[in-house]
Amino acid sequence: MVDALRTDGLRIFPAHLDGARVAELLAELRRVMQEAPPFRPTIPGTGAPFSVMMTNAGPLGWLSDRAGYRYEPRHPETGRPWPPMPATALAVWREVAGYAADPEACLVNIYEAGARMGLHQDRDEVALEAPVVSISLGDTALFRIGSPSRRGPTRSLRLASGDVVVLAGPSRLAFHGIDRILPGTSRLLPEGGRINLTLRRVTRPLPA
Ligand code: MD3
Ligand code: FE
Repeated sequence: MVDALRTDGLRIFPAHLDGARVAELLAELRRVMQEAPPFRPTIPGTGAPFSVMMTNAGPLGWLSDRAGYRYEPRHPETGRPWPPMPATALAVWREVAGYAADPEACLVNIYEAGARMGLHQDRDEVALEAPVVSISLGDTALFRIGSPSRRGPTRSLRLASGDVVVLAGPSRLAFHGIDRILPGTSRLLPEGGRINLTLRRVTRPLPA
């Protein structure tokens, strides 16, 4: 494992997952996507579609529709509970999060060529003191991250397949987004594109 590069609580673990673990995680995700088909969220109020498709695993899943952003225990279309969190994703959290409790949500973002995610903050979690852990699979993304102020300066990082990022401390409330996906940069997904997992603690763990 390469030493994490760190600034302001942002820790990057380049190629934290080797080829075998990437393949194992992808197989686990294929099962998640069969049980919980990817859906296209819509922007609260306007109802405009996201360019990213989503699904979730774990006890809680994040979704967005006309009514707003929130965590729910069930898939919005099937009404079934989200499938269990992939074992490899849970193992990664335990390796890098530095947080005593396990995550409750694994949000799966699916980017086809041309999909992007505008600058935003993640603050729908009650446990804002818990880090967020991101795992990238497939084509490389141009990731942009700034500060907790929308107007602050931003910088760009490339996230490649197998990279893991931990967002803790001040970076936890930083504005961030995906500017674009670089097509043809990975052969992992036959269909091309990128899958990103974000692992999140949503509720405050009970004191030990
Ligand atoms: C910085 N996902 O799901 S992962 C998201 O690649 C999201 O799909 C992007 O932003 C993606 O909300 C970026 C890296 C990431 C995840 C969560 C963060 C960066 C973050 C939370 C706070 C600050
Ligand atoms: Fe985010």
